[in-house]
Amino acid sequence: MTSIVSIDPQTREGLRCNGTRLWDSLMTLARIGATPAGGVRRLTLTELDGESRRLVIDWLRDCGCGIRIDAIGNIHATRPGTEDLDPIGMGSHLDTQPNGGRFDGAYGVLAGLEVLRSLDDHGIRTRHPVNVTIWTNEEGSRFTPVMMGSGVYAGAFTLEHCLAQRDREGRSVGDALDAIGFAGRDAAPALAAYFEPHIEQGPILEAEGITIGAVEGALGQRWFDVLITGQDAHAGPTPLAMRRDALLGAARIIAAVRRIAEEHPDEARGTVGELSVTPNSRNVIPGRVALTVDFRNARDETLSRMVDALRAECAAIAASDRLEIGLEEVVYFPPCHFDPALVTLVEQAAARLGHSHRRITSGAGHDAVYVARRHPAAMIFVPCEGGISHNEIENAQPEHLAAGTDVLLEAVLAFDRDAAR
Ligand code: HGY
Ligand code: MN
Ligand code: MN
Repeated sequence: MTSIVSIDPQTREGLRCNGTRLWDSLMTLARIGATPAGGVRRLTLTELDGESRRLVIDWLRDCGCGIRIDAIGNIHATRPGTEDLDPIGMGSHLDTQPNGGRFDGAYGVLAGLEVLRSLDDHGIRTRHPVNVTIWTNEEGSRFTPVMMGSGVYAGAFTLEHCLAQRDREGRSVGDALDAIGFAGRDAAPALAAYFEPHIEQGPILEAEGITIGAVEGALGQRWFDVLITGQDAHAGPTPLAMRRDALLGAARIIAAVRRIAEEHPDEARGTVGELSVTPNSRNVIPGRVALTVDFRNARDETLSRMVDALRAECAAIAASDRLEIGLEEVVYFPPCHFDPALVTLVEQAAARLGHSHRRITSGAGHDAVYVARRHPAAMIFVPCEGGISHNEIENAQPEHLAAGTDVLLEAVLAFDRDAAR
């Protein structure tokens, strides 16, 4: 182990991460759950998730980190500091979408790891301990709610509620955690601050030729499970006027979700991502359809108006098509604003390193959204190719990933030097 020195402001100048090592670690991790099309399928709390967790824990232990695992499976790795202060946090998630990419989540975790490795390279011991956290079930694809681990950490959900959530096969979060050996008992640490690097997952930075996004906040989200019940009937003898066609009702709801987003201001988004039809037979009028609605907006009151409009549309479709339509809200968090001082710290770090930067709002939810309810938090965005994510073709440039990691390193060191003096 090289001799450890406390930070001298001068040694910080020219401090850079090892971009090649970062890229190699990302590509090694991406092999766990790799898909033939070049993406990653590593659903939360599957054996593949467990395998990725164990790999990254080994890498974190190599940096001298102590490892704690809390009751929802969040992994907290702590590199000791020279003073008894709350850790400075970094991190993100390792779980992916079913047709996910190599960078969503993984970049934030491995950028934090690269910061620890770079501190080791330069023999630097920070005043604060420095943490890397791997949050459980950020994606919300296999289990709802989305951002589950960070939500429990922030008190947005109870542990009991989350452990009881079930996937489509009826498997509970609690059983899945046990199965991969990550049902922990450790207390989750408080943090002095939290920085989460992430690819933007949208087109703005790339389109403007900007390297760093200092993220001011994230859109609010409201998710619904919708069940439409009509009546199975024969596709031939059943006259049109007699039909109670749940799939026709669903089609009208899907069109309404898009129209409501188009008709509302404040960066409105509306998506139906899941649809299941029963009995799903070509010559049976479907009597039962389940679908999901994902609404987002920059203003909470506009988000509420969008939901009101959806409820009104569903009531009108139920009446006109003689259907029963039930809406169950499964996720709600209002628009979030990150800590202004940390956002400025990120901007200043980008400027000191000579990177183009701009302030930006996240269309995606992230663990930092819930962490921000407990501690000062901010995010660092880097561009992704074509603004595409949640897709196997997701891609990012090594130099952008390294730049975001250098900004993370610079921001952590600046916070460590200036905070709690
Ligand atoms: O849905 C989101 O915004 C994130 O990918 N969980
Ligand atoms: Mn993510
Ligand atoms: Mn995602």
